Amino acid sequence: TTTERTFIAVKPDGVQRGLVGEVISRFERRGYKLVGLKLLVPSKALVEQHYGDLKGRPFFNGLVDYMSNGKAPVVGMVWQGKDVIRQGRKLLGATNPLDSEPGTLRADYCTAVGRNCFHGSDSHEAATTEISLWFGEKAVFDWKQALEPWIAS
Ligand code: YYY
Ligand code: MG
Repeated sequence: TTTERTFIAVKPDGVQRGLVGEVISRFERRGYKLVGLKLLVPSKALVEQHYGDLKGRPFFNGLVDYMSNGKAPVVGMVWQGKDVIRQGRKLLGATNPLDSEPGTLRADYCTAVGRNCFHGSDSHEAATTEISLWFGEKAVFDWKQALEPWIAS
């Protein structure tokens, strides 16, 4: 439905690379609605929770450090619209940029899995958990997109 929401983030490497506007543009031009936006240096605890399912993997500590060390902030977004969770993952491309299809963000800008610049929720359950972890329901702004009936119904 058009009320589906997903959590999309530009990670510190993506912020350093100047890709915040590019991500916003691609979701906007697809017709999705921006309902949450913030710039922050996440705490180690927040990142550990966010990537909780990857705890114990060899890259976990490095991943948590690069997300939370403050050398650059993270931009967190909540996007809303039809099938936005799955379509958001498609716009980002495969986790390993070398496997990402041309035209996706990761294929267009990245070559390393550990510097793949972007995050997107991978399921309804993850989207709900991640939106409340990074935003809380209050920080998500519900507004009426005038073009909505022209984009989806
Ligand atoms: O959801 P997604 O970001 O596409 O991949 P995940 O499997 O959830 O891994 C999260 C994050 O961890 C990934 O974006 C980069 C990093 N990572 C890594 O550095 N090396 C790996 N072999 C796998 C994942
Ligand atoms: Mg993931």
